[in-house]
Amino acid sequence: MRGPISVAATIADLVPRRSGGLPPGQREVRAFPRFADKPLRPAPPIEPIALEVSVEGAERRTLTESDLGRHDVVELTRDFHCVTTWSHRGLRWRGVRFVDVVTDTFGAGVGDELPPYLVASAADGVSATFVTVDLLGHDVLLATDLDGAPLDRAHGAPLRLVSPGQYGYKNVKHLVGLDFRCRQPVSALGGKEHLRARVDREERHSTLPNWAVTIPNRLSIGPTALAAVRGLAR
Ligand SMILES: Nc1nc2c(c(=O)[nH]1)N[C@H]1C(S)=C(S)[C@@H](COP(=O)(O)O)O[C@H]1N2
Ligand SMILES: [Mo]
Repeated sequence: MRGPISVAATIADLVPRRSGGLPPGQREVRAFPRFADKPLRPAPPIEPIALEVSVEGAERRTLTESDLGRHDVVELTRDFHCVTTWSHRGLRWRGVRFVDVVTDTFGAGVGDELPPYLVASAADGVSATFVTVDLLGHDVLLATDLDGAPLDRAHGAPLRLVSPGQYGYKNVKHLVGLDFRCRQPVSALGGKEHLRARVDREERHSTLPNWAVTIPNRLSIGPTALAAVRGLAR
């Protein structure tokens, strides 16, 4: 009986509930599900950290765990907000600050010299586009640990971009590339990806109004989370 009971418990923990203090349009889930735009896509095997940082494909440098280890370690507890409207409270991340790493890599002062756009890419082929300034805040991390343990395959091993002020799809798991660009990059997600995706401004979609995306998004949460468990087993 344990199997069915635990599945039922998992489903109950995935039911989004209204809860005070969440950003606009968000509902709380007790579980922290594995989630994805394409949930059946397998999570990549765990590899050592190798983060290729470049400017428009040139000035390439590959950073390893020891390169990241030269920076101050930061612990940060933040709520996590998926654009499909589920939020999970109180994730405890550990890592180094994005701004420290890029400043050190390029010797650039914060905000100047760095190109204005960025593509962050993952070992599973996923990528997200950014305005560089959105990642320069002190709460944006290159995280290696979650809730006191190294990141697992479900949640982004070995390295994850954590940008708590932006929706989940900007929090790229299995991070392998940071490529700075002078012109706005084309999004691999198409119109679904808002360039900034700031949670407090409810920037969910690049063109559609929020009322048009919220209902389909809500309906997708359960099936996506259940499919993502299967994607993990592949
Ligand atoms: N590499 C990678 N990163 C990703 C995704 C993905 O499919 N692959 N999905 C994004 C989406 S839509 C969300 S909501 C979060 C989910 O993070 P979690 O699986 O740790 O809950 O990861 C984001 N980062
Ligand atoms: Mo998401």
